[in-house]
Amino acid sequence: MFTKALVKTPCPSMVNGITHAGLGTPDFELALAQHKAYINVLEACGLKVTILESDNNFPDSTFIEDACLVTPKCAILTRPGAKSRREEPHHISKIIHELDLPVETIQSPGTLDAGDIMMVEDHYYIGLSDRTSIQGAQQMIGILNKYGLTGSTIELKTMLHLKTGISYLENNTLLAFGEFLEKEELQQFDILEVDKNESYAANSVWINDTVIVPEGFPKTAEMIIKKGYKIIKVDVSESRKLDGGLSCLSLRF
Ligand code: CIR
Repeated sequence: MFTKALVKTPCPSMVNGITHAGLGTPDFELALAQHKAYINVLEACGLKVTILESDNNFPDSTFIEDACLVTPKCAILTRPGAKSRREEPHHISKIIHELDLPVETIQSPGTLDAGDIMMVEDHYYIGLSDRTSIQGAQQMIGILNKYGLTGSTIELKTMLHLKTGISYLENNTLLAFGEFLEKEELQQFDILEVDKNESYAANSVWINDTVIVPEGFPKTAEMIIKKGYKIIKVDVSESRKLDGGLSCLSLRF
């Protein structure tokens, strides 16, 4: 069960965020409204949400998941792969140090975006992507081992982050799309295959027995309901324009 979440308010400069989505420029006011609705959903799932102020120097900083991994044993500030995002962890470091957990940091030359990390109980799958290097992943596994946790890597071919294409819904159940459907290291899971026209919904979030699903992907929503989960839909169209999924808008722990 998760009890807390950290989120970071979108900033006006988000219109200059990194994107390959080709869906146009995000509408800042709408993004703010959607962010508020997202927070309400986290609260409805029982989380106490701490809202960090926006930081206009970092257009992508609302995607706070990439800047830190919070585990039950420790928190790890990352070293994001994109240069424009590299200092984001530094700017959330104060609140991370207040969490009452040991804090570790990924060091240069390793890079790692925590959107590339999927937690399955005590094991952490780490995607090797354009953002997360093997050095970053190895450092992360070393840190996890130090705290009695384990990690392993998965190579990515086409996706931005590991969790762009998979989400763990607990109960040995994985929501997956594209290149992840065939990965040998994931075959022990009960895989729910996301329709090719709904790939964005492969990034959904399990929180305390509810699955938060992005608005506008009815087949995926129906599939998750059929599997016995309660779902809540939330519209994050403006994050999507910056390649951001539901999970990257919060740290949950
Ligand atoms: C980026 O390219 O870094 C941002 N525009 C989107 C980051 C999304 N984060 C995530 O999927 N974990």
